[in-house]
Amino acid sequence: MKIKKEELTRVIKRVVDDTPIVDVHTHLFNVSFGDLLLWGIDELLTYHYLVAETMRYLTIPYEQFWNMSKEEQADLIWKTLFVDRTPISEASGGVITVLNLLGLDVSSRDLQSYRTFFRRYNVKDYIDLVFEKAKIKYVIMTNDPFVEEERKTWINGYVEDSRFKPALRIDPLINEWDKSYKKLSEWGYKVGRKLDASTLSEIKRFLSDWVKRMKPVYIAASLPPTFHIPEKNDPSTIVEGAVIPIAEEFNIPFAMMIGVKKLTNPELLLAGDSVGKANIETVEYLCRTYPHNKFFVLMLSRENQHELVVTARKFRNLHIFGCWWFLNNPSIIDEITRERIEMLGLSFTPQHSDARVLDQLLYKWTHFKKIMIEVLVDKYSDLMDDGWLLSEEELERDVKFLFGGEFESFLERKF
Ligand code: RAT
Ligand code: ZN
Repeated sequence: MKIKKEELTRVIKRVVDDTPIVDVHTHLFNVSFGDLLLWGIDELLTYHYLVAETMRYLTIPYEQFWNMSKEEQADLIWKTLFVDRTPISEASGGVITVLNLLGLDVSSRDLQSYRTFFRRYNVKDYIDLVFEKAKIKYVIMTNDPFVEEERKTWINGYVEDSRFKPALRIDPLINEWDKSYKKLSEWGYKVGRKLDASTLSEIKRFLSDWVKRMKPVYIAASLPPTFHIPEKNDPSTIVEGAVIPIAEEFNIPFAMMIGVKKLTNPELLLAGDSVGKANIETVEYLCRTYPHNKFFVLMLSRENQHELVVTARKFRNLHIFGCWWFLNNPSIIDEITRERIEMLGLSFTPQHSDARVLDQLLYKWTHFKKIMIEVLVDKYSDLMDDGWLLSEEELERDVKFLFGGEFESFLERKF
């Protein structure tokens, strides 16, 4: 049945609301990782995006804040952003969206009552509730073998849950070889500080062992704005000499998350990272030089977005995704999503949640869908004005592509 123009907004809203989501990048974990899976009101409030926002209004030494217990930090953030002021920023408004979707009375502003609500749940039931409410098919985790707590679970205790799929994250391997070679050596790989042929072959063995252990959907790294390939330095040598060959061998993408300036303000810890414009030529070079590899890329700087879309038009082994971190704000999502649809049609993945706290799946996807609906209404209306007829099935098909279908075809895998 063809959709009538006057019904378009309602039908698009229904389809976007009902289509199951593949969340291609999160920091969530399944229950076998124990406390690494964060959830509940105190975790929501101490999200590093909100720590950064709170600190702007306070004069206490940073150290004093870090020495507080989690609950004390949450109390202070609640008072600063939600009681003394109105939570109109994207991240603080997100907490309100979560509470509202959980059926809590947001007008009460009673933090203790929210804590009581969360205490009633056990983690397993809460995961079921959030996945069901947010209509998530599966999320992709961020799995770092250099984090001791995680490593232990992978080696001894990992239990699969098909709603949480692994991604092998290797930032220290690429960005800090001067330190990480010691770790690899401790773990039994015969590597040295110098990246000669035998060390590169041992790095490949390390990667291959972890790919076999984790069965990751992709291998990923967050990279600085200065990341440049080809170059005579450690990151470039490791990427070309070890990561790319292993990614090709196992036919999994290499995900490059480019543009993070680590610890611009070290006192803010995790909240202290910033953004810088990166070099698009590196992405072009890799896609051109390694046509049998798949590259899954996002860039953090708004200034890189247009050229990244253009690059994706040029290389079918490049899949771009998400509105990352400082781009995950309605005004910028609207702009980037339109830019991408206008140049790539449906051949990209418009969003990921980057959720660090399970509950954030609720707000991050609700906020994104609102914009996605507006963009799609505009695009389909323009076509209808030219006489194009659209059925509900066609619309459902298109939204499925955007919410994970196109990503799975890029992977050449169905889950
Ligand atoms: O968005 C975030 O939470 C950042 O802190 C980072 O985790 C970033 O998304 C990353 O994966 O490095
Ligand atoms: Zn992330």
